[in-house]
Parts: sequence; C-alpha cells; structure tokens
Amino acid sequence: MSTLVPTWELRARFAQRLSDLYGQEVPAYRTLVEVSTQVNQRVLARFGRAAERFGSIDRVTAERHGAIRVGSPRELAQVATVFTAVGMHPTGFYDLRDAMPQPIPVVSTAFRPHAPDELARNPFRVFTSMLVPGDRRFFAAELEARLVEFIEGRELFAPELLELAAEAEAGGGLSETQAQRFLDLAARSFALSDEPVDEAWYATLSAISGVAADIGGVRSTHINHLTPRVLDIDDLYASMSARGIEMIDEIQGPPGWEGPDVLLRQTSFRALAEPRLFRTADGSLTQGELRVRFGEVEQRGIALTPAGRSLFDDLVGRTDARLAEAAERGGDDAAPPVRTDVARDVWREHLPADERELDRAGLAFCTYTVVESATLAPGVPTDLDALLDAGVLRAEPIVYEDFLPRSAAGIFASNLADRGRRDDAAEGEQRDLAWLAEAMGRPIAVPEELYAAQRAASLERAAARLGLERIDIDRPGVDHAAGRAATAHAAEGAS
Ligand code: OOG
Ligand code: NI
Repeated sequence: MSTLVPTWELRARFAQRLSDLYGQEVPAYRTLVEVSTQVNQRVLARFGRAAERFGSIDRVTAERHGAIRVGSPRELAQVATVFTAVGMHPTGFYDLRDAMPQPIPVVSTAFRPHAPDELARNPFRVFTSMLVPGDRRFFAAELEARLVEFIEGRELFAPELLELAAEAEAGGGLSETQAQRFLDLAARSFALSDEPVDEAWYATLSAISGVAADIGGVRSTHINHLTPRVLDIDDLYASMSARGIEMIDEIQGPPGWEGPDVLLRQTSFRALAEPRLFRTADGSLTQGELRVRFGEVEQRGIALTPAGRSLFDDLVGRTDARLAEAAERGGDDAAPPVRTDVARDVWREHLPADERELDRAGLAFCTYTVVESATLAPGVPTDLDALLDAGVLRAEPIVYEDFLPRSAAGIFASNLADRGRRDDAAEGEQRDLAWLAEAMGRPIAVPEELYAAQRAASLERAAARLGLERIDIDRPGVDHAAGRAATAHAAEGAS
C-alpha cells in the first residue's frame, strides 16, 4: 500500500505551487518575497528568539495569503471543495458592500487551517470574495440576469479536480500520483487565462465596479494577489520604496507604535499592467492591457477578544473624527495631519502599552503554559491572574489569523482605476455569515470562537498539570463556560 500525502503537505505544496506560478506571472512579487525575507532576517538578528513570539521564523518565511474572487454560490462551493482538500476551512464573514473608503459588490470569507498544529505546519489562507449580482445598488435587474447567465455558463474547475478534492477530503490525503495531478489541476485553475476578453462586456461591468469586471467579465478566476508576511512592515515599506517601487500611501490597519502589535497591518503596491487579448464588437482581436493584480505584504499581531475588537473599532472611529476635525479647521499653511500619526496618538491614549496589561484587561487572546520550574505554593489563589503574577503560568500571544474588513476594502480600492457606481436609493440584499454558509453548503467558523477555544484548551491543560480542577479567568467580558462550548465547535471545524 502506498503512503498518503497528508492534508497538511498537500496544503504546503499547493501554497508553494501558487507562489511559483504568481512569481512567473508577476515579477514584482519575486522582489517583494526577496525583500520580505531580508526584513525577517534583520528582525531575527536584532531580537533573536523574541522575534519568534508570533510564530517560528520557518512558519513566517513560508507564510502567504492569497486572494481570489468568484461569481456565485455554486463556484464558491467548488472553491470550498478544493480548499477543504488541503485543510483550509471557511472562517469569518466580511461584507464589503458598505465598506469605507469604497463599497465593493462582494461578500467574503477566508479559507484557512484551524488547529494550532496545522497552522504551525503551514498557515496558508485565501481571502475569497463572491460577487452579489442581486444587489440593486450596483446592478440593474437586466444586468443581473446577464451576469448570472454568464457566470452559470462557465466552468472554473475541472470535474476531475473536484473529484480528487472530494477523495482527499474523505481519505485525509492522496497518493503521490494523485497528489501531483491534483496540484497540477488546482494550480492551473488559478492561473491567468490567455483567453480573449470580450471588450464591450468587460467595459459594461467596469463602469459599475472594476471588481465586478474582474470577476464577471472573464471566463476564469485567478489569483489576485499573494501576500508574504513580515515581522517589521515599516522596514519593508521603506526598503521597497528605496528600490523604487511605489507603495500605496499608507500602511492599513493599526499604526506602528511602541506598544503591542495587534491584529493586522497591511500595505500594497500596484502591479504593472498585464497584456491581455480583447475581442472587439466586430469579432476582431486586439492587444490591450489590464491592471488588476498587485503585490501586498502584511505583519500580524495578537488576536483581540470581542471587547478588544470593539475598542479597536472605537479607536479607528476616533482617528477618523480627529482627521475630519483637522480637515475642517483647515489651516492655510499647515500640512494636513498624517493618519498614522493621529492614530498613534489615539492608541497611546487608550490602549494598554504592554501585552500583559492588554491580556489582564480582557482585550487580547493568549494561551497559558505552566513554567517548567514552577511549583504551586499552598494557599496561593488559583485564578489566572494570581498564577501569572506568581510566575506559575506564562502567557503567549495568540496570533491574529484573519482579516480586517476596512483594510480589505482599502486594498481593493487602492488598486481600482476609478470609483465605479452605487445607487444608494436602491435596496441592498441581506447577506450574513449564516446565509453564506447555507449558500456554500459548509459551516463557517467564527474567528473569535476559535481563539477562545484555543485559550480554553491551554487553560485546561495547565490546570491538569497543576492538579487543579479548573483555572478561573476573571476578566471583563470573558465567559469561561463559553470558552468550553467553543472547544467542541473548533474541534469539529478542525477535523
Ligand atoms: C481581496 C482584498 C482583501 C486582504 O488582505 O485584506 C485582502 C481582493 O482584492 O480580492 O486580500
Ligand atoms: Ni490580501
């Protein structure tokens, strides 16, 4: 009997194949990977082991996220089949139709591994967006009908690929021969097609949204970007700029500051226009170009609890308000304030300046382990903070493995040629996590529940090691029982 290539190895090889493919298609991506590797080596040299607090250097060096876009629930279900085969599960719901700074006619989820050991082996994730042609604010009824018909008439994934994927899911892997075939077919499905683009149809959709045209204007899907992870995004930004690559104006997400890195910081650059063949109205072919793909890079920090997340959203709001005030005041010769500078001030005023305080305030997710040499002195209280203060337990940050809707919309928008159209008087379509899960036929995990389950599991292990029945988390907004309930949920999702 031949041994199976296990799920995690399929995922690692899949990520590598896409990276090779994208490097051939978009040369600037190779530069980005090269500079990212240099940045990570510099951080490692500077901070040693501490640099690996948010993941081993091996994990971070191999780490990528991709983005793809599809047109219908049927296509999304097929994507889910392919990604599930490599251990990537739908996680989180993002509605970008009302997003600032620019609405985009899609709803999205991210496919990623759930279990901590799977993430450690290879954390590949893909942000996956689905067009909402029924949203009248963007698409008139007649255009919706044409779009749906066009999308129903195309085939993004070969039936053989979907069969192999189903087999991999059922059996927990594939034979080497099958694995190679699966990876060939999978990589091919995400390559840029050289099929001519219908010029008039593409232009019709472009007038509404560049993203609508990118999704519904062609007969295949493709990787939109592939994103390496760095340990110091400010260094990366400066290094890329020094190489003459023009980055977008700012780093999205939290500002750089002396306190803990939270959630996710991202930045990007526009890739060069790519040559594409167009079919004109009279049927002739002409050479044109499209500029839809780009390079993006990210730095990840600690995951926030729901309380931490609402504080974060509040701080973003305060930053917006201060910027708006400054713009109103005007000042003839004063330069307008830079967003990240304003955000840094807001952060300093409202966010605990170290990880321990962030955790103690119930704002961030950590796991807890028993310190090797520690012993439990008799009579010491056994709640979490007492054990941390006594040096019996050590806290480790849980890395944020997901995305931020506002940054996502910013990334979409920064790479669109024009702003498109949205009729705000028309009715939108109600879409949420439950709807998307139902439409795709798979459950969608809630990120905060996964983090809570990871924390609860670490506390259960620590309690067992210390011979305690349980360790209470006495934090605002933390429900220990909820953490336990989520464990079962996460275990299901991770299987
Ligand atoms: C997805 C944009 C979102 C991110 O990193 O936030 C994203 C897209 O452009 O298709 O990838
Ligand atoms: Ni991205």
